[in-house]
Amino acid sequence: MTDTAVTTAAASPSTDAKDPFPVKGMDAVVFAVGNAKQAAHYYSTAFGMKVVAYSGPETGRTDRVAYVLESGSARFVLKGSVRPGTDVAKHVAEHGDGVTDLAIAVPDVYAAYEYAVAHGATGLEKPHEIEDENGVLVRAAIAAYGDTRHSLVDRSRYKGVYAPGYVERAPLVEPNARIFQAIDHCVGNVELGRMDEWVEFYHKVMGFTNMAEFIGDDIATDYSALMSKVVADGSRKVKFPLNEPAIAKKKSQIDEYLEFYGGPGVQHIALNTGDILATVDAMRAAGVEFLDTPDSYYQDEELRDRIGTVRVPVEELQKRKILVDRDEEGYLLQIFTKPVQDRPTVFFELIERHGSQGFGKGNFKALFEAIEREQERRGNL
Ligand code: TYF
Ligand code: FE
Repeated sequence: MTDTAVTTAAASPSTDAKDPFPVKGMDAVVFAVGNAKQAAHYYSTAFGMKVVAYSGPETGRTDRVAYVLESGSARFVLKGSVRPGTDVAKHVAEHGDGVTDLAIAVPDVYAAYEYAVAHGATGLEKPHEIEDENGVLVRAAIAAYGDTRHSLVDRSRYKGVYAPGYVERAPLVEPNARIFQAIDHCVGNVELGRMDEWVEFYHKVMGFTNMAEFIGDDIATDYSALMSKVVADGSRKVKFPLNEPAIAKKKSQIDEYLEFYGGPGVQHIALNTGDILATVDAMRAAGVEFLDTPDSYYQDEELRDRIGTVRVPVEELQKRKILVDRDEEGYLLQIFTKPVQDRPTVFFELIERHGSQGFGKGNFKALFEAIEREQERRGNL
């Protein structure tokens, strides 16, 4: 890298006495992919994201390229290797296209890193400051499940487009209307029997607490073939559900993921939209495939009673295979893509929330049946 100074400064004091690990939200989801140039095109055209920054050989970074894309507050960084043997190339060779980093924005990287490591996290990058003419960016990183990491990022003193070493870059295609606004939650798959260890990790290392929604033994053996718990920071801005496979009648979708990904990793990223109908229509028109939902789902009297009135006629949801769930706090609309790369691994969820802070518990049965139909088509059930 050129004109980029890396320095390590002394720890500064923590800002919040109540929350042991204050976070501001997700900073970015970082992907390692086989061809970042083409992936940037896909997320631009099919997900309506805008390329805003770039780093690569032209900017003095000779081993890899990185495209930074944004949609509202959501930021994706797509990394591709330009030569053999790089970390990006190795990640892709092992896992296929996948997520390397769920980067978290924190007010104080020094305090966050110190707290995390003191509570059992493996440090991967000590806090350091990266500087250019646009200011100072502070970063650190700790290990998470599998080959996934959590970078801890403070960009409050940085005015540049992403980070030192990156240049502003015009969108690849004429930008479409924004079709999603934020990252709602990021889900990890871990090995059989390891879920509670990882839940404990987020409790200890980040002071996260459990959210009410979970998939326990009962649901697992009946139809889901997985168990799941959700951890979140105190302000509920960062939400990380964790899945593990369960022994059930059929081969778990989590086992399929672990086999094809080559270990634990990020399973799905949920994206908030204010108009899921328009988002699904735009993405479908651009060639994104979604899981199917049988018509019987919408004809079910119990469902109609349970969901009551939502902002659109049920027929509009049915046309698009959008799922709906309601709890004490409100309702949500959601839909899931099929895997977005060659391996049956990472997929996306679109979610439109109206009060409900849940994850679609009422849809688990229909959702897992739809996933299993896909698994069967792949010969992996
Ligand atoms: O994030 C969630 O909990 C929901 C439901 O393999 C879900 O989106 C849970 C597990 C899974 C797929 C979806
Ligand atoms: Fe989800």
